[in-house]
Amino acid sequence: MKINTQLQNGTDGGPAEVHQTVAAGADALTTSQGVKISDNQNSLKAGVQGPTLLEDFVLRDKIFHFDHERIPERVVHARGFGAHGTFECTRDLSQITRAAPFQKVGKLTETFVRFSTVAGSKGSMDLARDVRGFAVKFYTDEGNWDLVGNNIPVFFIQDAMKFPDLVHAVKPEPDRGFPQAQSAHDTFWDYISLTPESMHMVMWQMSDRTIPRSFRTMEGFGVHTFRLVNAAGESQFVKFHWKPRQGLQSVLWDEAVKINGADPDHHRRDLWEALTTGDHPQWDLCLQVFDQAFADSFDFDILDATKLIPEELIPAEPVGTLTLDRAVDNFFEFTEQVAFCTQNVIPGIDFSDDPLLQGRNFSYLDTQLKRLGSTNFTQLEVNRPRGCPMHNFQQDGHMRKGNRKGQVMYEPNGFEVGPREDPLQGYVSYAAPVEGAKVRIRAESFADHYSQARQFYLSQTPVEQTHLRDALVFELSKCEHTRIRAAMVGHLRNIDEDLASGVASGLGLPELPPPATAARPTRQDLVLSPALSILANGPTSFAGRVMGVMVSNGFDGTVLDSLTSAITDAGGKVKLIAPRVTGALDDRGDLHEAQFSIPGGPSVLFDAVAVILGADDEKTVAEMPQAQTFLRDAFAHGKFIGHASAQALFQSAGLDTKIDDGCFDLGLIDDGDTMARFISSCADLRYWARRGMV
Ligand code: HDE
Repeated sequence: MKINTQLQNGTDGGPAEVHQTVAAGADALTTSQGVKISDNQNSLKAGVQGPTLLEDFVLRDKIFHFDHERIPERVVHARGFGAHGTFECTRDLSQITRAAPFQKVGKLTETFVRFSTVAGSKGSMDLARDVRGFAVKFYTDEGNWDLVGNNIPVFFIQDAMKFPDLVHAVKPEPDRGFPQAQSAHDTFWDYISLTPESMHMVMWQMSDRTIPRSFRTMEGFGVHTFRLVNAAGESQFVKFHWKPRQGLQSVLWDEAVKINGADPDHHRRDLWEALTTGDHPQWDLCLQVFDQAFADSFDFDILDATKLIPEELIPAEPVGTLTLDRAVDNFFEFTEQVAFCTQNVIPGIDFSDDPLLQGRNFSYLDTQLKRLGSTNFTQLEVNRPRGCPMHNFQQDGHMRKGNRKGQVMYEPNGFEVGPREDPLQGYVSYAAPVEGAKVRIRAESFADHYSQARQFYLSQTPVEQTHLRDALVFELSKCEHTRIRAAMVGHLRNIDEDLASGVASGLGLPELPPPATAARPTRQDLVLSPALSILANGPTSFAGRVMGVMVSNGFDGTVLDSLTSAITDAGGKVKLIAPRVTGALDDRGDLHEAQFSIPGGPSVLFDAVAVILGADDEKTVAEMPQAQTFLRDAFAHGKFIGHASAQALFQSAGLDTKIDDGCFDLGLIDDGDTMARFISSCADLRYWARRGMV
C-alpha cells in the first residue's frame, strides 16, 4: 500500500501536523458508512477557532464507536491470554467413548485455549499468586466441547452455592476497592477460615503452583469427574489432566514480586514469543478412567471437587497431544470474545453429579450473555462450531446474521424445509439412575476436609514445603485481624503439626491455637504421591528456557558464541542485556544488539544468567546498582551463573567470596567441559544447595 506523508499547516498557517493521504491503488479511509474521509486530524468547526459542529458525522462516527469499545470483563478469570492449537489423538478410545476427537489415532481437532488468572482484573499483573485457568475449546466434528479447567486439580468449595461468596471474599474489599489480584487480605482468609472444605485447595494455592514460571510449564486439570459414554451407551468415569511436555516449573515468590514490576505481562509475552518463534508448547492429555466399583471403594467421594484421585492409584494415561501453534491476530476478537461454557459437551462426554459442576453448567451461558451482550455470540468466529455445521431454527436477536431464508422458521414443518432431529447420532444424556427426596444437604461422604490436604503437603519436597509455609506466613501477615491468623493455624494443626507450628512462629503467635473442630479426624495413612510435586516433575533439559547474558563493550566474543550455540543446541534462547539497548561491541569489534538495557532487564526475567563483561566497561558496569542487583538476585534465587571477566561486578555485589558450585567460570572455556557442565546444570533450573535446601 502506498501512502503519501505530508506536513501540512492549518488554513491560517497554524501549526504543522502529519497528514497521511491515500496514493493510487491504496484503500481510502472511510466512516463506518463507507464514506471516504478527507481529513482524519481535524473536526469540522464554525470558523477557524470556532466551536465544533454537531453535523460533523465523521467525528461523531469515530467517537461514538470509541465510546462503546469496552465490554464487561469476566467476573472471574478476567485477565487471560489465548492461542490457537491442534489436538492430535494418540490413542483410539472408541471402546470407551464415542467422543469425536478420540475415535482414531492421528485424528486432528482444532482447538482454542485461554489461560487466565482468577482474581485480578483485566489490567492486573501476570505473576499474581493465583490459580490459573486452563480452558480448552475443541472444535470437533460433532460440535464444540469445552474443557474449562484450572492448573490445580481440586477446588475451594464443594457446592456451587458457595461460589459467589468465595469470589466476593477474594476480590478487592468492597469499601476500599483494593487489594487488586491478591488473596493476601482479611476478607479472603476470613472466609477460608470459616470454610474447612477449602483446606486441600489452600495447600495447592500456597504452593508454588500459583506462581508458575510460564503458562507453558503448568499442568491443567478438568477438576470434576466427568463421564465417558461409548456407542453402546455404556459409561465410565473420567478425570482429565494436561501434562506439559516442557516439564513443570515455577518461580520463587521474591521473583514473582519483582517480575510483576519489571514485566507485568511476563506470561503472555513468554507464550507470544514461543508461538511466534516456532517453539510450540505441547501438553499430553491424560485420562484417569474408572468405574462405579472403584468409585464405591475409593476413600473419598469422586463427586467432591475438593478431592483428587492420586495418580499412583489410577494412572493418568496419555491419549492425545495438544500443540499450541498459532498466536491470535486480534486479541479482542479471539481471547476476549471466546466464550467457554462447561455445558458445551459432545456425544461421548457427559457430566457427573458433582454439585460444583452442575452449578457451573448454569453459570457460564448466563455470564456470556452479560459479557457479550447477545445470544448470538455463538456466531462469532472463535465460538462457532468449526468442525461441523450449525443448523437450527434460531433467529433474530442482537447482531444476528445469517438467518435462514424463506417462509419457514420452525420445526416440525410440513414444507419439508430445514434440519431435523437425528435419534441415532444426536446427543443422548447418559441414563444415570436418579432417586431420593429433594433436600438441601451435603453428603456425608464429602465430610473429610483435611486428609488429602495432609497428603498433598507431605508429598512435597522439603524445598516446596518451606515455600508453602512461607507463603502462608506472608499471606496471613497481611491480615490485620489476629483472630483470622489464629483460626487458620487452627486448621493447619489438622493438616500437619510442624506446618502449623512453623506458620505460628512465622506469624509470631504467642501460643499455638487449638486445632479447628473437624467433622472427621485426619487420616494419617494416605500414601504419599510424588506426582503432586513440581520439583519432582521438572524439565529434563534447558529447552524452552531463557539465558540472560549481560555483556559490555570489549567482552569476549568467543565465549558468547560458544554459550549461544550450546544454549541453542539445548533448545533454549539467549537474550542479551547491555548498558545500552543498542548493544555492546565484543573484543573483535562486532556489535551484538541487546534486547534489554541493564535497568530494564533484571535477572528475575531469566531462567539462568551469565555475565561476560569487557575490560573497557567492566568497572562502569560494576558500579551500576542495577547490575549489582542483577547478580545479587540471580545468586539469591539459586540461579546457575556463568561468568567471564566479571570479577569487579562479583566484588561490588558482595559475592566474590561466595562463588560456589552453581557458578561457572566460562573464561575456562578451552577444554569445553565447563561450558558443557554449565548447560547441563542449567536443566536443573536452580542450585538449591545455595539456598540451604538440597
Ligand atoms: Fe469458573 N467461571 N466457575 N471455574 N472458570 C468463569 O465464566 C463458575 C470453576 C474457569 O478463559 C465465568 O466466561 C462457577 C472451577 C475458567 O474464558 C463464570 C463456579 C473451575 C474460567 C464462572 C466456577 C473453573 C472460568 C466467568 C462454581 C476449574 C475462564 C467468565 C460453581 C475447573 C474461562 C466466564 C475463560 C470462568 C463460573 C468454578 C474454571 C462466571 C459458578 C471449579 C478457566 O461463568
